[in-house]
Amino acid sequence: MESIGVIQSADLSREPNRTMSVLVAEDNPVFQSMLRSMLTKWGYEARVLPNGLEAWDAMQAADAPRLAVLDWMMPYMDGVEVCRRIRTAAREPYVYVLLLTARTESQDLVEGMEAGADDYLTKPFNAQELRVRLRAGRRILDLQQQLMEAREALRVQATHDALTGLFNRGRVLEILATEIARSEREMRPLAVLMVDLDRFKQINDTLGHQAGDAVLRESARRMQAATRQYDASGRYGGEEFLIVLPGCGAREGHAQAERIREAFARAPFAAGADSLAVTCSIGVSSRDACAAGDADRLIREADAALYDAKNRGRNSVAAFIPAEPSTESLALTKLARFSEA
Ligand code: GH3
Ligand code: MG
Ligand code: MG
Ligand code: MG
Repeated sequence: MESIGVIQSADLSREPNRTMSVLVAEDNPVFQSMLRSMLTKWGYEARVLPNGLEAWDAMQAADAPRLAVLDWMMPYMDGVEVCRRIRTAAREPYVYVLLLTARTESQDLVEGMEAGADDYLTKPFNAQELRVRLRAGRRILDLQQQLMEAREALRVQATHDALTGLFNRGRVLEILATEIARSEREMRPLAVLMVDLDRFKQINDTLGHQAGDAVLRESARRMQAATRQYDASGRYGGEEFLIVLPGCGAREGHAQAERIREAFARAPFAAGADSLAVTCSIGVSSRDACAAGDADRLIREADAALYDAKNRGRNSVAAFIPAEPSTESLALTKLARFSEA
């Protein structure tokens, strides 16, 4: 698997070269200045604080150091407690904790390690020993960074379409389900667009599959440029795209579809040295703020509307027209929804 390849390719012998900041919590002024000068000499940026409470506060910042050297015995909050809090918060990225202790009894050591310390040094310690232990901690942090990046790459891969960079079918359907639930809760409308490129097969047949792929990528770019940040666009199938428009009713959904259609028709697409006209047809469906409408139904209705748009000669937008509900049935639906809540 890719992620394992990434991890294995890490060069473990490499000397760290980026400046890494180290948080030092130490109440003894002699150790403070000693640690500061050693860390600086080794290329770290040292942030020295006089007690555990200030250290814990500093750990809350978004850019807090990921490497911490904590003295055990300190006023206000001891190093073990800081460590315990760091582990309880369990935030990412991981914080590597090296505990400094003047104690030597093994029971204390167990307590420190159980609080979540990664390593410890007994004072007085040898400078070279601290240096190599910090380097070991740094390797762990580098590995964890690579793991997080690999995991993020996998997440993107699992939820996005590789060709267009839009959400893939599975993810956009998940978003649709989430947005339907939200629109029910907040009593807001929701619109769905089914976008299908017109006569796309011809582009493949005359200019080749690669030109077809380029058209799909440019289509995605234009759709994204024409939608709002909180709208979700996904590749539903080959040259079909599903767009979820939270908060849009039938009218806004139609207007939004019209903007997308226009974004295609307005300017030709580049195809190598040539340019070609590409259009799309769009079917619109929507659920009212208080009417029911599940994902399957919204997609079915958008599909039916898309079929109408194609029949109108393509490069057009059509909305699904629901059978007009009677005033009485609408009132009943509303009543049912209120009594549910
Ligand atoms: P219509 O206007 O009725 O929608 O006609 P159309 O040609 O767009 O529709 P049709 O369903 O006949 O053809 C869709 C084509 O899309 C067929 C398929 O080869 C092509 N296609 C699907 N996925 C990809 C892809 O990833 N890359 C490329 N280049 N072509 C694709
Ligand atoms: Mg102390
Ligand atoms: Mg199609
Ligand atoms: Mg098509």
